[in-house]
Amino acid sequence: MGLKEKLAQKIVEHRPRTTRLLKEFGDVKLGEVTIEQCIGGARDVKCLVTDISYLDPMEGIRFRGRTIPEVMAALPKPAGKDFPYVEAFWYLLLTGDVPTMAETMEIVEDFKKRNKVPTYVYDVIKALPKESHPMVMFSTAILAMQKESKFAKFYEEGFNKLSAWDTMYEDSSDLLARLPEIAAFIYRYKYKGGNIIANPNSDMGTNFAKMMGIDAPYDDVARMYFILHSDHESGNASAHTTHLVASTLSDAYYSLSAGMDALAGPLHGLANQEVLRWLQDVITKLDGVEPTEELMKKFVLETLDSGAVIPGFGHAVLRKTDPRYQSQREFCEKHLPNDKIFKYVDMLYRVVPDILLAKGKAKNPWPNVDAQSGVIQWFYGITEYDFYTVMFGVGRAIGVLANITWDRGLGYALERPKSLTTAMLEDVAKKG
Ligand code: FAM
Repeated sequence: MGLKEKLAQKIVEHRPRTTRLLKEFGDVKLGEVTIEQCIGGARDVKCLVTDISYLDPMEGIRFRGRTIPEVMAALPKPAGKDFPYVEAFWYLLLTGDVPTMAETMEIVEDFKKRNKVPTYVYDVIKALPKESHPMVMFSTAILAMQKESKFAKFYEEGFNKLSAWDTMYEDSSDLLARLPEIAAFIYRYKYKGGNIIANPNSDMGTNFAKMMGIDAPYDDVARMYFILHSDHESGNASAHTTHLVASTLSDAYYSLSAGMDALAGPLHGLANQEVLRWLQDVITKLDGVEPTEELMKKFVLETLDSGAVIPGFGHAVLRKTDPRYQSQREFCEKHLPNDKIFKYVDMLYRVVPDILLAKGKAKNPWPNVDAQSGVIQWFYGITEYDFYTVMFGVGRAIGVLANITWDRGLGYALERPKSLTTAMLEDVAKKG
């Protein structure tokens, strides 16, 4: 059975669970909302549902019930490679099942048929000012392709709630197959004098590495990076934005483009570029001097005293070191143990948590995914750190597109939380 047939079966099997929860248990309470949560960004308010991934504050992410090491071990890998096919991971997120090698290769072949990027997309990117941030180019390119949407056509021709997931799946697959080429195009166009490398039409990791112009093991780096950045349950800003926009019955192009705009914020995905920018600033200031822990502490304190955050540390949900950080750290220990920037990153791990703890503000002083990702990209030659969030975006697309496909499969409603006025909050506060 192919991926789409399997997905159809899974959606049909799942629907009665959602219907039953709504019909029989709709008024069961999941919690209460405090004024702090209402003003403070809805932290921990339980009002979203997804089965694609779950983020435990102490354990970290599980994709379809599996930890990162379990996912990496279970999925089929290209011969001689350390990391699984991204296409196999897409299958896992959509169905909850580990695909066989044959099932994986079916998706690799399917993506080859879908990965032709319309030429007008490149014209649109070129029409933007060249100094535009690569995330502007990425988000614009995705939005520009909206006219390709099969879901939008399906809506125009007569929408049916039960089959709406089908064209959402089609759009999501088309998008996912094309994103590596769009991302690599932006990189080569913006930083490599427009010297574009043709798509070799292999698997996603190989395609991306080749089109970026970087040799092995960068194909494996790409696989690892895309999988690690894919999904972090539904409340994070890029996943939530994508879901919110899709809940209006906007198609995957509108929804993903919006999600990418959320990812471009420095408190979210852009933090990975900020980590490298911060480190480069430190390296320049050190002017060749070996950093000591004392010197590093001084830079951290200077940043905090200026009112800025330390990028790559802290998290809205996690309360321990991010396992996505750990996985990338293990990669660094294996492939770039003596790299200068890796040593700096390691030193930050030793000094920042204590400082944040002593300041007493951050609820989580530990590093997140972004503290460790840029150093790997830099090592493989991508020193243009404002590009890093685009690669995060290719990875994040896997998770959010799987989610909005399921949103349509389960007929999730238009999202519309309630707002109150400040006077209303004051009134509630007075009544205690
Ligand atoms: N450096 C300095 N201060 C920090 C901090 C950090 N790394 N992390 C949290 N704080 C401060 C935070 O600014 C807040 O201060 P105010 O009360 O003055 O506003 C206070 O500690 C309480 O914040 P919190 O409840 O611990 O965190 P939030 O849930 O509000 O925010 C983050 C979570 C991620 C936005 C925050 O930790 C942060 O700004 N980190 C640095 C940026 C970053 O690395 N973002 C990437 C997050 C990520 F994994 C991703 O999305 N890719």
